[in-house]
Amino acid sequence: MKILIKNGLLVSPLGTSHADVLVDGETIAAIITPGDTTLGSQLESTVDRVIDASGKYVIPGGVDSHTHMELPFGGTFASDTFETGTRAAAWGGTTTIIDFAVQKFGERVQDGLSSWHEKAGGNCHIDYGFHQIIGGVDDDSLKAMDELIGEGVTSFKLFMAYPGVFYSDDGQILRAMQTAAGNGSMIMMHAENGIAIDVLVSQALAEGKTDPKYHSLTRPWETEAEAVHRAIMLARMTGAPLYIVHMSAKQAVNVLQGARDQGLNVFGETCPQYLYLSLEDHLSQPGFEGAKWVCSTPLRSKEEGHHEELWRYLRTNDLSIVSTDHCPFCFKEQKELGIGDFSKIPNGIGTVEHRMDLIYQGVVEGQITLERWVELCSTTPARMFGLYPQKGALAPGSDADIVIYDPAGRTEIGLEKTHHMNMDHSAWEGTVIDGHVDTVISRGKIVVENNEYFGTKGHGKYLKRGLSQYLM
Ligand code: DUC
Ligand code: ZN
Ligand code: ZN
Repeated sequence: MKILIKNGLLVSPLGTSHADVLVDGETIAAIITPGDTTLGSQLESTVDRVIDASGKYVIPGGVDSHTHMELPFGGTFASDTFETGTRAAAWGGTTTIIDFAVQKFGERVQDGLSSWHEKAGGNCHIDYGFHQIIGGVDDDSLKAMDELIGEGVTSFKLFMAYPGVFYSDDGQILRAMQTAAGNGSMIMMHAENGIAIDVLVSQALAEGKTDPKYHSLTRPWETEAEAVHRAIMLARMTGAPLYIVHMSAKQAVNVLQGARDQGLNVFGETCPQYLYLSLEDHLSQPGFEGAKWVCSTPLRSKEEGHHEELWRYLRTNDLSIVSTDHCPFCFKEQKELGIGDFSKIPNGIGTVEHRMDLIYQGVVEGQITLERWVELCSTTPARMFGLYPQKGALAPGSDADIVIYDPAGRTEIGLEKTHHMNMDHSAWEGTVIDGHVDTVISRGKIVVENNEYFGTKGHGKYLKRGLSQYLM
């Protein structure tokens, strides 16, 4: 199938330009600038479809480098399967996800990865890759890190939180970082001091503080900033590159900024929930409602000014990526596991469908430029995780993953369950965005057009990733 996208404004991290895009099969065949007649003046009559993108932006499809489909957590599983989650992602203009395969404690890393391939294979609507969670650092799992690179898994996540579940101690982290420094892979870190948090949680519960808001109050910013500092020091000792996931506290990003200013290979991401939602307005809602917003790192106090500072750090590139940490749980029977004990509420918010819209709202509000929107949501995640220029670019030879975005449109999120994620509620209920995902193309196939869905399960392919392009 040949598609010609005409008259749109192409947006890349480097700027905007009026040009047409020719898609041939699964890839972009040409970017045609005004006046360029190399492909002949009759081009339109030789293609199968012409899409008029007048007045709209044409951008590379979104790359969400942090999702958790079907994650086992807190005695249940994240409620989106690879099928429902990737379909919802496509609806929202995300055409690639990188999900986290899990090595459970006591399991071989390779077996954890195989089970993720089984869950995702044949079920995805868009292309997907994997990071690997190392749930038990030992000689075997360190050896597996070397092996996985050949399978396209080039980043490994460790947890400084969740003792007894995913937690690694400093010695284990050091060893994994030494391995990463040796094989060129990236260490991704959930940076929160889980040992201190567990003490604060026990003390709060003993005092009868059981409501959802105590989830945030027992994870103060110091637990994040301290862990970020420690992770950076361990990375520095070993020479390993480090990527800190889901940063929410301005003080923690300040620590990261200091390390970046010294030239260390350390990177940070944040997520839409930390840019818009708060302890006061969401997590503290009456009764058990606040459970909808329990995630880790936690939502923080809006009075402390984290939102504004995180937007600023996105502008200065101290935060390089916006991912979602998509980890949805239904309210009924899943979030409800924590009634009477906030520590039993499964941690996670579902946003995979809304990231492109929510961060575009930052363009509307003057927080970031159009170019930065594309950089944060598509190009940098592709580069960071070894997918560029196959993904994250509008260029000849790149996969034809393309979003046509309508700045004159409007997106109402969550009303009457209009989203497509497998959740019985939305953390974003009532949010209105001045923009709309108009058309979505995944590897040359139109999957969303005129608010209709044409994607299919099984279209999405596994992406063998290369090493991070920020380390070369
Ligand atoms: N944080 C979440 O909110 N959910 C899953 C795991 C995590 O680290
Ligand atoms: Zn995490
Ligand atoms: Zn996560």
